[in-house]
Amino acid sequence: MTQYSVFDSEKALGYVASLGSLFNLQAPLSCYEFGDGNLNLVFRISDSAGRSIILKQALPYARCVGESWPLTLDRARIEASVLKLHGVVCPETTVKVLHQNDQLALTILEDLGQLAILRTALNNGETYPKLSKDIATHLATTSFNYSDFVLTPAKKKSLVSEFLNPELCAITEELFFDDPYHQHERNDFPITLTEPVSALRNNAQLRLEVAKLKAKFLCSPQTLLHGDVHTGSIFVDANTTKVIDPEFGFFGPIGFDLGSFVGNLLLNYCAQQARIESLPQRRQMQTYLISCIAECLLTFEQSWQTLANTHTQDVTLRDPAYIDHFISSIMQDAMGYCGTELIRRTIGLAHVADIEGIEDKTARFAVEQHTLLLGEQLILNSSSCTSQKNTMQLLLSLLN
Ligand code: SR1
Ligand code: MG
Repeated sequence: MTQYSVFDSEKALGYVASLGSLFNLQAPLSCYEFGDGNLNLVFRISDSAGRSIILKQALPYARCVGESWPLTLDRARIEASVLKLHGVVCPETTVKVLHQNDQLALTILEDLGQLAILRTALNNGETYPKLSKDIATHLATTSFNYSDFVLTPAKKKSLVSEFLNPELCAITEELFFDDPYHQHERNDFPITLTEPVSALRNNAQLRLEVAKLKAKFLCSPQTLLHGDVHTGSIFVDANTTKVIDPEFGFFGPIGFDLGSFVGNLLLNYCAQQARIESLPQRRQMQTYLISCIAECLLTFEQSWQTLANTHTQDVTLRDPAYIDHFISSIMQDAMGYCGTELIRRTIGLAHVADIEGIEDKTARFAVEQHTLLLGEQLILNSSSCTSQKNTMQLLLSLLN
């Protein structure tokens, strides 16, 4: 058994070389580390012909905080295993796993360096015609195929236990549902937001709704989630969409991934108010983002309907009225989780470049007020989001 040690470029190169000609790379190889995420090391290993692979290694702590926040290495196994299972049903939109070593907490992945990270691209005002349909289809297909509609109860229970992921779930439980609504040293917001934050915390109805969302997150193993579908977990170009990084994967409520994705589009929508100076260009970008959300929710709803009507294995769950009820509840959950994503990205530990990159403090404050208000209203009104149509009605009323 190989003993875990933290890699540097030299060790990463040595490891890849030790695997022989597995990856179609020709020596001499070069390597550099370029991870800028919150948790892991990420190396790119290339040959002189321009072929390359990615080696990702989990550190025994959260990179963005340091060694004071120890974190399980088992997240590397979770991530590679979720990618493999999601890749079975969505090969086109899931990054390919080329090699997995759980002892060393590392995964070798296809290099997607020819694509753009969606968050960076949206911040640059780029638009992608296939994005919303691709993500909606990916989320509907993965969530349906690893749900009780398809898996036998025995298979489902065995997968649930394989993907318990308690430490990474605890991060989400605390960062999404606890910290923003309480005083906590991990929270991070400017003094100018003190009043709106106090108002959020003093809103009893909001606290009740957040508690319901947390309880559902804790005790609803509906499907094998990605667990962290933000726009930094998606690579894109005009023809391709690839989902990466499911280390927060576990069996949880289906609406969580959908809500996280929509939440990140809304964070970008709000940030564009300060990012794009020209009014027509800003309107164009914001209209694109709204149409993405509308198309994503519609495609998700329709895909789930079709999959459930035609492929449900469970004899009782295949009842058409139950299918309708279930899809409605996913949409409601999604908009609640979407609201929690907006709030925690504004005042919690982990912020987004969309807002962080706004240099003008006054403009940024206006954006942050907007994301907080939007998040709050989505959480409070998520029960009205029983369908794509009702959800878009609510969203448009909040954005206008
Ligand atoms: C300590 S981890 C902070 C955040 O980064 C990840 O991408 C997740 O979104 C997590 O909440
Ligand atoms: Mg990540």
